[in-house]
Amino acid sequence: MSLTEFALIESTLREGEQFAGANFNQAQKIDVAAALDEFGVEFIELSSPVASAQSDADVRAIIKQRFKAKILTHIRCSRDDAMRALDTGVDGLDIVIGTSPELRKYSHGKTIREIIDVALDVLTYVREQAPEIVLRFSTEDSFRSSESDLLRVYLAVAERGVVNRLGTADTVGVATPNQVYSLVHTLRRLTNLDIEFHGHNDSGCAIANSYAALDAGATHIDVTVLGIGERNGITPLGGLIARLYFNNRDLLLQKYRLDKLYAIDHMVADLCGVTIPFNNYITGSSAFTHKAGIHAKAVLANPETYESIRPDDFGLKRNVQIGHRLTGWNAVRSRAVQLGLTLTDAQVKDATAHIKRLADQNPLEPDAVDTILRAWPLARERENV
Ligand code: HCA
Ligand code: CU
Repeated sequence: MSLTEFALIESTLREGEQFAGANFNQAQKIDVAAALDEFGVEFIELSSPVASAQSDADVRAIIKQRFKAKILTHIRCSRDDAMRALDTGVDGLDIVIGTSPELRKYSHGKTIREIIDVALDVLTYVREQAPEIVLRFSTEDSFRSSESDLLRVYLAVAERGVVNRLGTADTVGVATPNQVYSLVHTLRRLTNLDIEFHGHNDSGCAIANSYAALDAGATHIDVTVLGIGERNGITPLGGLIARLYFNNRDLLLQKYRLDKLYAIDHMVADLCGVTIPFNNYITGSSAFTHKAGIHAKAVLANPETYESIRPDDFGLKRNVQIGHRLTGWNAVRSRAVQLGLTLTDAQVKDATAHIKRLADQNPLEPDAVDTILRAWPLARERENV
C-alpha cells in the first residue's frame, strides 16, 4: 500500500522555478538541492537543460554533487530534448505531453493518435539509448482529458514496456480527491507500473488530491517547498508531510529529517523574496501556538489533547499565549512556574484577572506578562498596605 511505500519527487528546482518569484542562480540551486537531499527526498526534479544554456549547466553542476537523491529532469516529448537531457547524465527523464482538448487545440495541435505515435517513438528511442535510465511518461492536464483518451494513451505506452512510471497531472488544479483516486486506481489495476501524481493547488485540493493518489496506490508524489510553482503552485512538501505524519509518524521520522523542514521553508522563502504564511503547515508562525485558556490548560496537561503533530519532531517549540483576554489561570500558573516564581493559586488567579482586564484594552506582549507576574506578590503587598 502506497501510504507506506512512496517516494517524493521534489520539484522546487523545476515546477518551483516556474513560480513568479523564483530565479535561482546555480549556487542557490545547489544549496536548495543539498538541503532537500539532506532532508531525504528520494528524487530531485530539475528544469529541462533545453530551457537555456544556464539550465543545462545547472543540471550538470547538480549531478556533480553526487547527492543521494536521484536527479531527474523534465522534458517535452521529443527526441531532441531527450538526447540533450541524456547527455547531462541524469538518473531519469520525466517526459510529458498534453492530452486535454484545451492543450491539444492551443498547445501542440496533435490528435490522440498522433500523441500515441510520438510518445511511443520518443520513449522507445530513449530506452534504446539509455537502458538503465528511470523513464516516466505523463499526460499533461490529465483531469480535463477524457478517460477514454487517457486510457488509449497510457495503455499504449504501458504495453510498449519501456517506461518505469506513468504520471498523472492536475495541471490547472481542478481535480477532486475522488477523481484522483479513481484515475490512479484504474492505472494501478490496468498496469503494473509505478504511478506518479502531480497536483496544482488552484482550488486548494493539492494535498488532499496527493493523499487520495497515495491511498489509491500511487508510488510517487510531486511536491515543492512551500508549494511554489506556476500560479499558486502545487502540493507543498511540508503540507504533505503534515498530512502523512498523522498516518505514520514512525515511517516519516525514519524516511526524512523532519527537523530540517523549518530551515528549508525559510531558505526557499528568502530566495524567492516571500514570507511564510502565518498559517503554513508546521512552519507557519502560529502552527504550534495555543491561545484559549481551555486549550492552554489541556495542552499543558497533555499536548496531544490539541496537537496532532509534535513540534519537537520538527525541532520546533509549542507556544502558549497568555497575554490576552481569553487566557486562563492554568496557563498563567504554568508561566509563573517556568519563571521560577512561587505564587499561590489565589495569587495566580488574581494576576490572571488583572491580565484579562488589561488585555481587554490591548493584548500584552509575553514580556509584559512576565513583568506583571514577577512583580505580583509585591504589587499585592503594596495594595494591601
Ligand atoms: C509543465 C506542466 C506540468 C507537468 C507535470 C508533470 C503540469 O509546467 O510543464 O510532468 O507531471 O502541471 O502539468 O507541471
Ligand atoms: Cu505543474
